[in-house]
Amino acid sequence: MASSLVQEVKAPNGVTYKQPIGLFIGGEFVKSKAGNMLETINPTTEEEICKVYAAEEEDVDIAVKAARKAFKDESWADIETFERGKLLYKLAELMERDAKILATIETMDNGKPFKVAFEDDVTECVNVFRHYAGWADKIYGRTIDTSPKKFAYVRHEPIGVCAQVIPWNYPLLMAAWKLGPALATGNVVVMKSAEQTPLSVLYLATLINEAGFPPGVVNILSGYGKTAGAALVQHLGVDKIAFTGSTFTGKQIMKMASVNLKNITLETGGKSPNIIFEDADVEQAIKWAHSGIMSNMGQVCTATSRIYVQEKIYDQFVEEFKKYVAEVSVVGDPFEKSTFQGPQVSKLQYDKILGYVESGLSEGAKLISGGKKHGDKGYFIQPTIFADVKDHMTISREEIFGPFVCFSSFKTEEEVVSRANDTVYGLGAAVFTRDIERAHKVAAKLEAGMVWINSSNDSHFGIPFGGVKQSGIGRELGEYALQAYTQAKAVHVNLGNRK
Ligand code: TXE
Repeated sequence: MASSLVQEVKAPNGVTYKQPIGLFIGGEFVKSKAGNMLETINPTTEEEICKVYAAEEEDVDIAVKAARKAFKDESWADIETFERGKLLYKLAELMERDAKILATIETMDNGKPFKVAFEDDVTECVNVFRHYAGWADKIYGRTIDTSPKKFAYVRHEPIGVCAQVIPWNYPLLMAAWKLGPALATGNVVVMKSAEQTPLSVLYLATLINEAGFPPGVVNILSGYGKTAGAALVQHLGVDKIAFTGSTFTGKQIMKMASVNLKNITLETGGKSPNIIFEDADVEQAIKWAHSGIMSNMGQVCTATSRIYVQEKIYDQFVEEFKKYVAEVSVVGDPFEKSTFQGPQVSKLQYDKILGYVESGLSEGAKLISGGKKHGDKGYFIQPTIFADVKDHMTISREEIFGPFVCFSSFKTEEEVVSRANDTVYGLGAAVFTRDIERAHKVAAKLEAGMVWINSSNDSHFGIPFGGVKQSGIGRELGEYALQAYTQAKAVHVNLGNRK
C-alpha cells in the first residue's frame, strides 16, 4: 500500500496500528479522483483521529465497474461453493487474530466501550462470518413436479452487484451482517460506510485482501450519504441495495432505487415497546429493560425505548430501575474497564438527544433522572429516564437513539397491546410475564419483526432480524438473509411431446 494511503495511528489505549485511509476498489487502496477527504472524530475527545479519502460520483462509478468485472470473472463466478465458504472462514480467523486492533478502532471512532467492542461486536462478526461460511455450499435449489412430461428446477442465483449502505452504531457488525450472506451466495459488493465511522471497515478491507478474496469482489468506500451514498444507490450498474439507517433516508433510497427497479432490503428506525406485566420477574425485567435501552449508548435500532409497566407495580418498578441505572450505567472513558456507557457518536446526535430532553419537559413528562450532558469534554449524556409519558408526546413517538427511556403505566392487556402498536414503526418488542399463555398471545398480536419474551434485544446471528411497517423490508441474519441475496430462476424442461 502506498505510504500516502496509510497512516500510523496510536490509540488512547496504547495500541498502534496502520490505518488505511484510501478507497478500497478492485483489491487496492486508492485516492479519490477529486482528492476530497473526510475527517473522522473521536467522540470521547472531540479531536480528529485522521482523514480518509471520500468517494464522489466518479469513484462510485469506478467501484461499481470493478465489482461488475469481478462478478463475471472466473476467479469468483466459477469458484466452488465450498471454496467460497473457506474464504469466509479465513476472514473470520483473521478478524479473531486482529480482534484487539479492530475493537480499539471501533472504540476510538464510535465511542462504544472497548469491552463491548471486543467481547460482543468483534466476536459476533467472527460468528456471523463463520455462520455464512457454513451456508456457502448449502444454497440448494429445488425441483418441482408438475407432470411426468415436465421437469422443472429452480436455481437460487446471486443477484449481482450489491450496494450496501451501513450506519455508524455498529460499523463492523453491520458490515459483517451484510457481507456474510452476500458473499456466501456469490454476489459482489460495493459498501459505503457511515461518514462518522469509516475506520474499522477500512481495516477490515485489508483482512479481506489477506483472506484471498479475488479483487473487486468487495469494494469499500468512505464518503457522505448525499454524495457517495446517493450516487451508489442510483447507479444503473447496481442490482441490489441493502441499507441500514434512518427511516427518512430509507424512503429516499427506495425512491432512488426505482431507476432500474433494484432489489432492496431496508432496516430502518424503531420505537420498540417493552411491556412489563405485574406478574413478571421484576429483577429480571429490570436487568433486561436496562440493557434493552441503555446498551450501546441507546444507539440501537431495536432499543426498547417505550416501557409500559402495569399499574400495580409501576411506581416500584420505575424507582428500582432508577437505582439500577445509577449503579450500572457507569458513564466515562470507553477504554476504562468499568465503563458501561461511552459518548454518543457525534455532536449532531448529542444535540438531538438533548433537544428531546427539552421536548419531554415542555410537553409535561416527568424527568426522573439524567437529562444533562456528562462532563466537559466528549459527547457524553447522562442516562435519562422520563416517567408518566403520554402516548402523544414527541418523546414517545420519535426515535431518539440515545440513553433515554420513556415510562408509562397501563391497566389491561388489550390496552397495552393497542398502545404498543400505535406507532409507524415495527422493529422489536419485549414482553415480561410469567403467564405463558399471555406471553404467546401478546407476542402474536404485537406488530414487530422480533418479539422477546422475558428478555430484550436478545438477538442471535442465526435468527432473522428485521422490521415491519416503516421499520424495514426484508430480513437479515440466519437462513432468511440468503433469500435477500439470491433470486430464483425457474428452468422448465419438456420431457417428450406435449400438446
Ligand atoms: O442516518 P442515515 P443518520 C436513525 C437514528 C439516528 C437517525 C439519523 O434515529 O438518530 O437515524 O442518523 C447514508 N443516499 N438511525 O443521519 O442518514 C449515510 O451516509 C444514500 C437508525 O446517521 O440514515 C450512512 O452511511 N445513502 C439506524 C447511512 O446512510 C445515504 C442506524 C445511515 O445514515 C443517504 C443509524 C442518501 N441520500 C441511524 N443519506 C438503525 N436502523 O440502526 C445518508 N446515507
